[in-house]
Amino acid sequence: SNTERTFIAVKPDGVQRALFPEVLRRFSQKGFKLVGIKLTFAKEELLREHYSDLQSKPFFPSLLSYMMSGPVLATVWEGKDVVKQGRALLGATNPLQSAPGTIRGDFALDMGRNIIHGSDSVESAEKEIALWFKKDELVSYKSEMYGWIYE
Ligand code: YYY
Ligand code: MG
Repeated sequence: SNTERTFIAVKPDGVQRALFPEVLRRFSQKGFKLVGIKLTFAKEELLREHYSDLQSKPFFPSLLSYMMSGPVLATVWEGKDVVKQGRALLGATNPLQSAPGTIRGDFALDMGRNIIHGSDSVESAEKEIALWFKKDELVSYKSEMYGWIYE
């Protein structure tokens, strides 16, 4: 449906390298609707929950310190197949394996500096949106471009 939602976060390196306008541009121009956005420092407790499936990995401590090294631009996007399409816009987790044309493929080299997060399933998107945003921080509005995006 056109109301599927995903959580996309520009990580601290993406914010510091001023790549966030490029991320907003790519998701907007694809046809997705921005329904939530905030610049925030992620708390350790939130990150432990956000990355709970990775807590036993050797890279987990460095992942947490990376994610707390500066502000994160947290966003929520809505649209058709947005979870899967969003992952495609991001590219592979390892930037060396991300195709050119993807965000990681165009702007990153190291896995631990891959500039952007995207939910990997509809279920994790729901969990992540609830974790990062309060209900009243998400905005409902009619997108005037929808008539030109959807047939
Ligand atoms: O969803 P995605 O971000 O593409 O990858 P995950 O497997 O969920 O891992 C989250 C995050 O952890 C990844 O973006 C970089 C980091 N990471 C790492 O530093 N080294 C790995 N071998 C795997 C993941
Ligand atoms: Mg993931």
